[in-house]
Amino acid sequence: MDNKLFSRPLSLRDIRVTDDFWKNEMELVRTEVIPYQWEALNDRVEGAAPSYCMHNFRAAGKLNREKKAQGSAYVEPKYTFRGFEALPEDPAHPEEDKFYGFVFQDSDFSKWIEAVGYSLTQHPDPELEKIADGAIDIVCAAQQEDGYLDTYYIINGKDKIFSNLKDHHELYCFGHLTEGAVAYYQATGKEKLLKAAERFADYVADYFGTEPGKCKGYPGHEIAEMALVRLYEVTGNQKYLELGRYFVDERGTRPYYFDREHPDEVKKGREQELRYAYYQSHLPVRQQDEAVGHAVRAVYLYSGMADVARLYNDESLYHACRKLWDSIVREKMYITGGIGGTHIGESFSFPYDLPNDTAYAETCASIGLVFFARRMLEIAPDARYANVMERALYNGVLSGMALDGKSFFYVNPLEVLPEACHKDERKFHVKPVRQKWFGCACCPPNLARLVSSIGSYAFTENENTLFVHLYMGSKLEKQVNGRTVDVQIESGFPWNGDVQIKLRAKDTDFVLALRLPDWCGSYTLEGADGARTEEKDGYLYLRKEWAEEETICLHFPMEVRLMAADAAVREDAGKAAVTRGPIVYCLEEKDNGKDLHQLRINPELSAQEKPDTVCGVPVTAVEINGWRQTEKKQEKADGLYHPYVKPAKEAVRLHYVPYYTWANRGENEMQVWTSVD
Ligand code: FUB
Ligand code: ZN
Repeated sequence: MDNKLFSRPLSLRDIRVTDDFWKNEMELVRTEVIPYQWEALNDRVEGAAPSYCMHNFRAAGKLNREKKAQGSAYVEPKYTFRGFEALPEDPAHPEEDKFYGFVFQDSDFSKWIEAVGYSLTQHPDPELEKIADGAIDIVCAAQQEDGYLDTYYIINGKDKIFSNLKDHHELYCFGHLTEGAVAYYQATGKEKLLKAAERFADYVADYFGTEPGKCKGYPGHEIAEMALVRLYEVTGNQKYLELGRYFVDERGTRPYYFDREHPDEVKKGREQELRYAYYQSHLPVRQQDEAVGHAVRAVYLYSGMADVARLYNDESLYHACRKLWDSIVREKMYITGGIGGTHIGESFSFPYDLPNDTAYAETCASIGLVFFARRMLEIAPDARYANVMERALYNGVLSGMALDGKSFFYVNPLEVLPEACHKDERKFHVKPVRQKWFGCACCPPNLARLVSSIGSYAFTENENTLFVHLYMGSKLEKQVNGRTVDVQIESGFPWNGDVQIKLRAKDTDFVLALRLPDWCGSYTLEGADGARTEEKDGYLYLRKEWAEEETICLHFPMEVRLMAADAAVREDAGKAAVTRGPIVYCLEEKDNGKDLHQLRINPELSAQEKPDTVCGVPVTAVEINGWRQTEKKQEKADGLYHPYVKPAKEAVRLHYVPYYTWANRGENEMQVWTSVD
């Protein structure tokens, strides 16, 4: 670990994203997703699963006021614990004082406010800010005198707080609240939510730790680890960083904390270990070398581990991060950057088990992989992290949102037969069209917060280097030795590989580090005359005393490529996927007719790129040569089975659209991997 290589994301305040592609996505989040989600959080979207998120905050606030009115005497909770879910009999008329929905419903607000914060940095909007301030008032009114803030327990009885860390998500809600608070503070300078998060963090820090009398627990669903690091970075309060490190270090140590919490559930031997693998708490984190368990939890933990490793210069922790990274990308990641091969436990499956039609590949999991990648880049600028980050962003993440920003996928399969989604119980988790909202609505607001902060994934910096990890039209500023360097980038990504970088960095000795994407074997560079150049770990370093104004032109050829999976991936044997630049493509029934399983790729591709639109959104489609089996259902007299003959086929052109745009034109078959003949 070489701390001279460490870098940090640029502040969103110093970046203006101007990119045709990402600006459009950000505008969707700003104009559609954020207002829509506010309605959803308030249960005002007809036909959508109610959230009860703001209802719960209001109910907790009311209880708080009543308690204060009674001179802070203990108010008997009105309801006993009902477990995870408790929906009202009449969804339109919830009881005023009750908690509804999942135990982690509070986090929907937190992700929403985080997205609002990022969005405001790019697009000031006094109306939205007013709504957000109002929402913050409602949330803060629920906070207890002692700083505690989780509506499930405030409403149902504080005597039970932190009694079920394994499943009850208080520390998850705390983590999200903290991330949201930091983002909103950084965007607006308003401290109210940040102070609330700090007070909650102080409460948590007093409660947990290794000191005598403190609880030795840790989150069942990780995120608090990285959230505490952010809180430390914005407040400078070391206590928060130490708490983040404590959660990382304590995880998986023996005796298992969750055994102490749930002695009745203790199992023996292997069974026990497997049970805790779901929570990544089967082993101390430094001994973990395979990504296992719930995929979102896993990548959130690994992100926190990377943060702590960087801030403490902790080599052994960084080593574990690298092993876990390799386990994901070498054995457990879909070509789309989706992760989580099984819906059972929303988890990673065993190595190379990557089924296409029963995939889970939760949108949040790909988002978490992006978080992990960016944090690994902050430690070491190695393009293998940025390449995966790019893969996940343009494919497994964006597929989670409809092109109009109005509906969402939770699960992102690579092959869909709608009939199977409706009739086969093993595939009930796979939806053939995006949903308006979810009872468990983790993914849509997660998408909103990532997309609206995309600039902070594209670039990181250290004292004298600007790292460009993602090519994205943008204007940004970097300080080098007291001078301001202006950088202006234009990019044709993801549809063409032309990038132009204009620098105003007169007489400044600074380094521009440009990622060389893994999908092209060559590139051309014009400009940067006289620069000392070096290629290292997938980055091109350009160092010189820059002139008043310089322009650099890069070209990364985007060829249509046929990709195969490792021979160990049984599901993809004999098949290929089509990619071009960072985009993974898929076949849809709308363009290629029914029975996609009867299509074959002709390896003599004759590939043609076609400017196209999907629902009015411009994309580059791809056409290649293929075959269609011409034999029809029940054509053979002997029924379901018959002696083998090579199937008759006809030549067809296969029309591919970007995977992230699938299912925007109604319910239809979709397929990423196709047999090659
Ligand atoms: O448990 C909270 C969130 O809900 C998880 O991150 C998602 O996987 C979903 O289970
Ligand atoms: Zn999710």
